[in-house]
Amino acid sequence: MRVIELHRSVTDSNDRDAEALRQELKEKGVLLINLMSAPGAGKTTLLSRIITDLHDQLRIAVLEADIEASVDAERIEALGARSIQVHTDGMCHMDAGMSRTGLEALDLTGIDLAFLENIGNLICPAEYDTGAGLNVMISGIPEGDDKPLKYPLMYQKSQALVLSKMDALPYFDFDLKKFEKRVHFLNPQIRIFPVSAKTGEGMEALEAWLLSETAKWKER
Ligand SMILES: Nc1nc2c(ncn2[C@@H]2O[C@H](COP(=O)(O)OP(=O)(O)OP(=O)(O)O)[C@@H](O)[C@H]2O)c(=O)[nH]1
Ligand SMILES: [Mg+2]
Repeated sequence: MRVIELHRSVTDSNDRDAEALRQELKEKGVLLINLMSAPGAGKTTLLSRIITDLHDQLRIAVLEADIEASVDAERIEALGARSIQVHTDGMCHMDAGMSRTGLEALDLTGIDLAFLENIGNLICPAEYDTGAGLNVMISGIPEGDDKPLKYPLMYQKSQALVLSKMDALPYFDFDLKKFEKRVHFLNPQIRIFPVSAKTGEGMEALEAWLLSETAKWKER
């Protein structure tokens, strides 16, 4: 398992760097999705399921960002997908320069869809443009239906929201209607995909959307 140690980007013009990276990825026909959530919301589990389900249709690679350890990249590599682990020198987010360095080490040759599994954190990752074509966030049933009220920015910055661990719904006081209303108040356009990566519930709709977004990205 290759591990890359990253440091804060030397440039302070993150938005410009992010736009340049996005354009380069568009020319290469690679859709980069920045996957964000609180720690343990189910990012790696969801990615594992997507890689397994779509392996005949899309060539997927994953850039795993963490402060320490390489367990997530090992989980992805065990599925036969291309993956690399980056360490962020203690930082709680990825920026555009860091994702560029990570993607260069990952090697996107022949890849259709790349995921950046951002650091588990509901705050900092939402503040930095990583150069991704789409931002997708995960909110898990056990986290509670009030999270959009407390951490609004990530909900506002994301094009899609995966409501994960739907199999746990009977065990938690989670009001689906209230949650959706709170999310749509912050971001009327956001797509919401209720899923369980454990049982497979809802995965088909999410995967159909991923296939369609990847195809659209290549056409543009
Ligand atoms: N019941 C249930 N548990 C799940 C589901 N998805 C993930 N989990 C569990 O949630 C825990 C965290 O899952 P991960 O996929 O490691 O979460 P993560 O967001 O990648 O975590 P970090 O990378 O540490 O931020 C694990 O114990 C998973 O088995 C699900 O759909 N249902
Ligand atoms: Mg993970």
